[in-house]
Amino acid sequence: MSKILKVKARQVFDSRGNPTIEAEVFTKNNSASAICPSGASTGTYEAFEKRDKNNKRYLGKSVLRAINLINSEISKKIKGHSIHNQERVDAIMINLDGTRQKTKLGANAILAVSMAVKKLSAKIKKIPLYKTFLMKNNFQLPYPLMNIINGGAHANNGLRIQEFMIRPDRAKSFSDAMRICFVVIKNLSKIIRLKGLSSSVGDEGGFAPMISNNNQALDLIVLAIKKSGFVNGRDVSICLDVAANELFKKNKYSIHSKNYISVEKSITEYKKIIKKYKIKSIEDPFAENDWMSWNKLMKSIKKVQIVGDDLYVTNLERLKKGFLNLSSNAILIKLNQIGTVSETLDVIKFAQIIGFKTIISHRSGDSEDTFIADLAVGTNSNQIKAGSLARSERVAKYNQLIRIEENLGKKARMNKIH
Ligand code: 2PG
Ligand code: MG
Repeated sequence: MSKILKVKARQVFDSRGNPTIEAEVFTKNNSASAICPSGASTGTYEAFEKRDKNNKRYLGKSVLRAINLINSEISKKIKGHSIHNQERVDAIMINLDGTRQKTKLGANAILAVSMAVKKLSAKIKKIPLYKTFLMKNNFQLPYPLMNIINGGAHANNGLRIQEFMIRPDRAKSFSDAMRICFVVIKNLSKIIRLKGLSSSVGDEGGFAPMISNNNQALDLIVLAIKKSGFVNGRDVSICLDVAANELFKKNKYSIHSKNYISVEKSITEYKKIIKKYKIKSIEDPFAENDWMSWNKLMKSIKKVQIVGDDLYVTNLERLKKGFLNLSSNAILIKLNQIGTVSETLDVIKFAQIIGFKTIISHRSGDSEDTFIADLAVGTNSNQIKAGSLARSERVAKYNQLIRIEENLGKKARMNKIH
C-alpha cells in the first residue's frame, strides 16, 4: 500500500512567471505533489538548477528536460520503495545523479520529488506534515522575518541592500506576530504614499519605493514602527539581508553607498547603522568566499544575529567550515540550495547542535506550496523568512503557520528569540 508506484512531473509557473517543476508522487491509492522554488541572488555553491538553455520557445527558461528525467529515470528508480523511507528515496536520487552539485538530474528535479514523497508519507499516515520532521512533540512556532522593503536583485529601485525586514520580538503567539507585522506594514504603506513614493511591491511582496539610500529605507521603517505604537529594537526589530555577493568587487564592497570601500570601512558603517537603527540581524554581510571578513565582523560586534545564506547554501561541509572559522551564529535554510529533504534535515540538526539559530527561507521565485511552513515548526526552527504580507505565494506560508498554531491548540508555543 505504501510503495511508490510512479512519479509524474509537469511544468508549472512560479511567482515571477518563470517555468518550474511540480512533481506528483503516486502510491496505489494516493498521491501528493510539490513545487520547486527558484532564487535570483543565488550562491555559486548552490545545487544546480536545470533549465533548457537552448529552448527558445521559453526563452531558455523551461524545465522540460528535468521533467523528462523525473518521468523516466527517477520514476523508474524509486518505484517499489516505501514512501515512508525518505532517506532511502533521497539517497537513490543522489546516487542516480552522482555529481557534487546535482548537475545531471538537476536539484530542481530531485527536490520536487523529495518534497512530494515527504508530503505523501504524511498524508498516508494521516498526520500533519509538520509532525514528520525532527520534532515529535514540544513544537514551537517560528518568528516571522517579514521582508517589508525590497531592493537589490529583487527590485529595480537601486537600493543597495536586498531585504529590509521586521521581526516582532515580543509576540506572544504566531497570530500575535502576524497582527504586529500587519499593523507596521499598513502604517509603512501610508507613510510611503504620503511621501509621494510608489507603494508597489517587489518580488517578495515588500514595498519597492524609488529610493536608493539604505538609511532612507531604514528611516521609513523606524517611523512605521513608531506610528504603530511599538518600540524599535524591543517590540519589533529591524533585520537585513545584504546579499553582499552582489555588491563585491576586487575585495571591496558597495553596501552602504554606490562607492566601493574596504572591509574595515564597511564594518565601521555596519556598526553605525546597527547602533542608529537597533538592527538585530544581518544576513550575508559579506561575499560567499570572503570567510575572513565574516570572522572580523563576528569579532567586532555583539548581540547581532549574523546569518549565512549564500555562504553556507544549506551545505553541511560549508557549515562546518563556517563553524570552525567563527563566521556566523545563524544559518538560512533553503531546500533547493542542497536539493533533498534528508540533506536539509542533516544541516538543520548539525546547526542546532552547534548552537546556531536556524531560519527556514522561501526563494524570491516561489509558489503556493507551503512546505517550508511545516518544515519550520517540525524542526523547531527559530525564524521563518517568507516575504511580506502581500502576494499569495508569500502569505500562503504565514496562513499555513496560523493553521498549524490552531492545530497545536494549547500546546502551541513561540520559539525564543534571545
Ligand atoms: C535570499 C533569497 C530569499 P533569492 O537571498 O535570502 O529572500 O533570495 O531566492 O533570490 O536567493
Ligand atoms: Mg539571502
